[in-house]
This record gives sequence, structure tokens and C-alpha cells, in this order.
Amino acid sequence: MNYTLLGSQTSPFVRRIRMAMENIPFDFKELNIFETDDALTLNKYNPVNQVPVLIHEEFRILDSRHIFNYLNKIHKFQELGWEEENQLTIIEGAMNSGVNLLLMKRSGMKIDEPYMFVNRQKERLDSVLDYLRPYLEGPALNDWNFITMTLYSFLDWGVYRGILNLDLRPECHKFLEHYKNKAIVQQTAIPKV
Ligand SMILES: N[C@@H](CCC(=O)N[C@@H](CS)C(=O)NCC(=O)O)C(=O)O
Repeated sequence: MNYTLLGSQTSPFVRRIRMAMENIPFDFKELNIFETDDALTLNKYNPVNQVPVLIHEEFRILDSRHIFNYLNKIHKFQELGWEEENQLTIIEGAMNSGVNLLLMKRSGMKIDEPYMFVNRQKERLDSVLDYLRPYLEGPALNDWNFITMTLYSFLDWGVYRGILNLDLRPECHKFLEHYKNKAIVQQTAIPKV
């Protein structure tokens, strides 16, 4: 099939694609996007300078959601109805907020100050996790699919980066516990440094 995936081992957007590609051979080209040479490589493929990027035959597919849709057409993973598309959009909204907060933290900006931008990100994270509670408590435990792959990647990353505090969210812990021993979850685990 000749797929190449450009990505990093920590990105939740990349991880959900690696999970979806569990049974599909591909070359994983790991990039450190904040390092000059790799940043230049990435920029050649994606002017937005974000991972993941999928390269396949004459195509270059940008954005993890588009990559999933592209692969889904070929490999028929699962049908996504409008409500499932909404679910993905909601989780991605939270993922983007989490990444924004991490980039601010890494830039030395204060994310404990009550700036409007910071509060908007934090409120979005809380709102999404509140909204997902009934799903996490029930349906999410019954089906390993692109939505649960996305959720796993997001929650695990958020805890690892210190962006999510799940102390008062037992349903999130239960969900992570439920899937943590799956082979693909272990194979794509964020390296502990
Ligand atoms: N909408 C994009 C978001 C991808 C994204 O935010 N990737 C992060 C890594 S987690 C990234 O490359 N960030 C670098 C940057 O934004 O400068 C997708 O779904 O692929």
C-alpha cells in the first residue's frame, strides 16, 4: 500500500491515526517539529506545519480527520454518521485547546492568569469532558473505534502533559484503565523519558 505517516510519538492527533492503522503496514517518519531540519521537512508537505501528514501514491493528506476519512474510504473501518462526526468535532475542539495551552506553557506564558484566551481553552476542556461523561461511562467502554481511539489519545496525552486534571473525573480513569492493555495502545504509548 506504500503509506508513509509523518508524525511524532507524543501527538494525540498522530496517535489516533497510528491506532486506526493497526492492521495496515506503513512507514512512520518521526519528526521533531520544533527542530530546524525536521520543521523544514514538514513544511515541504504541510504549510500549516502540523502533524500528522499521510503520503500515499500521488496524494498527500493533511489533518488527522481527513487522513482517517481517506483511509476509511479504502479500508472501510467504520461508517460515521453525523452524530459521530459531531462527537469527533467536539473531542478535537478539546484537543486543540489542550495543544494551545501546552504551546503557551512551553513558551513561558502564564496559563494560571485569568486571560480571556486561556479561560476559553480551559472552559472548553471542562465543557467537553462534562458533555462526554455519559458516553465515557457507558457506550465508550463497549466499542473500540475511531471515536474511542481519539478519546484515549487525548486523555492519555492530557494527563502526560499535565494539561488535564482528571482527579474528579473517575469515568475518565475507568475508560483509560479499560483500554490500557490493548496491544495497539501499548505499541503507540507515549515514550516515558
Ligand atoms: N487539525 C490538525 C491538528 C494537528 C496538530 O495540532 N498537531 C500538533 C501536534 S499535537 C502540531 O503539529 N503542532 C505544531 C504547531 O501547531 O505548531 C489535525 O487533526 O491533524
